[in-house]
Amino acid sequence: MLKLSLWSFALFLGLCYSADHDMFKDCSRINFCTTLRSRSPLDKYTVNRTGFVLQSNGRADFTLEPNDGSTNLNLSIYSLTDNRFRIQVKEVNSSRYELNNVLDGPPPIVGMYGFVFEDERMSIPVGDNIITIYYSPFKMEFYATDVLQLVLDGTYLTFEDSLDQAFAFGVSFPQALQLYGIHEHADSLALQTTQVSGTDPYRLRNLDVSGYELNSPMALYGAVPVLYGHGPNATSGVFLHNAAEQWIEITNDEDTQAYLMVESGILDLFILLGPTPTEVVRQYVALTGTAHLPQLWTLGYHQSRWNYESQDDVKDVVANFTTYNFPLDVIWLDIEYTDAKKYFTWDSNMFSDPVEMQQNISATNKRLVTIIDPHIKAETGYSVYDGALEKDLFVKNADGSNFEGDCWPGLSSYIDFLNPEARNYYSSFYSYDNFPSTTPVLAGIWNDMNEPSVFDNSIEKTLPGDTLHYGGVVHRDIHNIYGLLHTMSTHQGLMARDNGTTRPFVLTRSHFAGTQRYSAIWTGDNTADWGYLSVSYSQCLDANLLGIVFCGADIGGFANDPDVELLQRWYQAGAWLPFYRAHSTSGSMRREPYLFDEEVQQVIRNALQLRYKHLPVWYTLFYEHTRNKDPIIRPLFYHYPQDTDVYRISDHLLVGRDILVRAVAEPGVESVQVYFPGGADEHWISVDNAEVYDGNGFVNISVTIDAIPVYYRRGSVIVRKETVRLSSDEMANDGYTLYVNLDADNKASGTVYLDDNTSFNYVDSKEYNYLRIDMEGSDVTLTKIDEDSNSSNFDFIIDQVVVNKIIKAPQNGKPGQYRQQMFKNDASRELLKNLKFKFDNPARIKLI
Ligand code: MIG
Repeated sequence: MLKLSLWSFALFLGLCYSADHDMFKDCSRINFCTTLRSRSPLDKYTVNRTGFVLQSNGRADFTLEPNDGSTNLNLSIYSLTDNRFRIQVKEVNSSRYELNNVLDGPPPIVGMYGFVFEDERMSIPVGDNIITIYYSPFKMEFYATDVLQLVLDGTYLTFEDSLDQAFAFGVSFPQALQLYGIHEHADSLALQTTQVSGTDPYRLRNLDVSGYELNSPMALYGAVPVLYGHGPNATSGVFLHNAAEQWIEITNDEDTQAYLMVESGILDLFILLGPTPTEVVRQYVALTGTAHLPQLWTLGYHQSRWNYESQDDVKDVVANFTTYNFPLDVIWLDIEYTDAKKYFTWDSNMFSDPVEMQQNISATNKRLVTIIDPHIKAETGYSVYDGALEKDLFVKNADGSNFEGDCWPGLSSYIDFLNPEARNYYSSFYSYDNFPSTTPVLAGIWNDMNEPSVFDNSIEKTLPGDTLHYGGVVHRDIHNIYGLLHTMSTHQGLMARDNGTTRPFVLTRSHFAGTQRYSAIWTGDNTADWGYLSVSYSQCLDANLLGIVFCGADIGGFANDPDVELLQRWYQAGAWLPFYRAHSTSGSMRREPYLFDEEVQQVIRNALQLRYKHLPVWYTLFYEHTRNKDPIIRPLFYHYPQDTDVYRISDHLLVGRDILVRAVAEPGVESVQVYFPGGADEHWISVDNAEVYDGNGFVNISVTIDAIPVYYRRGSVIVRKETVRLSSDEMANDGYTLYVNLDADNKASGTVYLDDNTSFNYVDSKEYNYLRIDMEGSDVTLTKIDEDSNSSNFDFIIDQVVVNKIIKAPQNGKPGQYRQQMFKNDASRELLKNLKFKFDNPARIKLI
């Protein structure tokens, strides 16, 4: 506590209240938002037919002529693979900024042929899709197999010379009942209609909003400008490739539409025609890329706090996890480990021997992650500062001087990560030589404060819009990618540090579309309150639909102190989000799990152990994400798109397709409503008792503090490890247990992925084993999914097969029953003795 600066004291006070509406502006205080929001639809643009040019096979250009004397616009249409189009609109001779660094390579273009010109309109057929362009008023319609999926209505389009560079446009989704997307907000997964009762539009501007409030369209730390419109017949989407501030008005129901108001940059819109949730997500993720596989340990449990005060404190916490038998993979250090908040240094009083500390951590097979922020203390003699000054790598004021603002270290400058040279420079500090006293035990990096945060309330706590980046780019044009660029540099640094042999782990607060290529995210400074537990599911489901799959929230809540019930529920629910880390603010009570009564400890231990038992599921899903672009966790509508009753459910999630989880985010309850999806033929098998439910909707399920409702889908094979040890490393060589959930035909199937858990050999030399597991009758068959993968190092050792078979069908909301039979691979059971497959493809075993 002694070490807390005045700033953190002020911040701590701030956290006791809700988000500061004086500091963070609403639409009415932003000129372009107020002006554009009050525009009534205009008949403004006419397509100049004679200006039509087919630039190349995959691009058609038009001119849009406004009737208000403002500048003519250029409209380019690209047709892309996989039911996608790209529309770009800007003034003829535009000097607007055009975004880089976000897309994962150039989007693949396909040819456009056979234009059909009529009096009022023209059409472009591409595969099963048709674009129809109406000349006056301008309007574009997108059809997929004759169904109208998406409309760009020109009456909402406006570029006005008087608004500087701000513009607006509208998109409607005729097949949709509900809109999703535009991460990041502390709100329900299903976006709310915004025009009603004085609500603001949703805002996308990356900001350091401490003490953020719930059910709010206010901006948070990240921005992913992707919208999906979903209905029972079709799903489609748009991605606005633009990193400036945006405000988005939402209407659901009969006329589902979004109206986007953007501060600057060009209108660069990707159109995704689905037509299913799976396809629309894949169409989007293909544009910004997938995450690479994380190292296995990153999927274990992480213990963090602001702050572990000293190396002795760190060692003590690690030792207690062992003493009290809690699994733990990682301990985290927040800003206080540094010397005066000069990143890449150590406080030599409290951390006098960081190398010895790292050895101590690794002696029990655990790892360390430390924080590195992007602001640089403006102090001569601090090498990171001196070098950046000399090489001219800081963000500048409009007058060309270096910007300086207050942050944790006091007066600071901000690395200009838009500059590739600055990214190289900063990345070099992660090397073992430049970051003193670091070893491979420092296995990952936490990038915070990268919106970026500047302690000045008059500028919404971030860089002013007119500050300057590399190439004269004004900050407002790239504001929302500052954090993305920061993590790009960190990722590059970790890659270089370990000579490309190890998959980097980075956690970031600020993020944008494409962040998944470099980093995991967490949901920032939440509060120890039930609503924040609940909203963590919405936030991470949303991120998952938008490609940023590695997402979690501070377990227990960052600000304030959770009561033990909330803490236990949070450990239980958080075990089913991809990133699983407990963290708490300075000044809060210590809450490491071993500090509680034995009963509470046991509940938390069970939650942690359930997580570790499912590590093979998580790892396999991450692999499948790299392969198929699919989310790791999924809202119910993703797999049950026609069931309109699930569209607004966000306290349930599916882990992959086969595990259904219902968070308990209500205090003091003895039962909760669980929605079982899929209709009468889908069945859900409880992991805690012998009950089975069919997919006929809500059922009231009794709960105790011991567990939250979790179910396996009938027909699935869930691959687990039954023996939980003290870290994922210690479980690496253990065999597997198959949970086989037989369907009506006595069949079940699943997948499992194995590799070295750490390197890029799975990409570079295809060293992995990816298997399909099929059970039929009493036969288990294992088939290699990739014939050409090099699997010889990765034997799939089965210790045990647990077969769940339904013996009584559920009826009228009353649960059915299943019977569990275990087949152990031990000396007493001849047929499962020494089951170790050498992968003759396929391998077979018989259970009797
Ligand atoms: O403004 O590094 O969200 O997780 O503990 C506070 C101190 C700065 C904000 C992060 C939080 C972290 C804290 N940081």
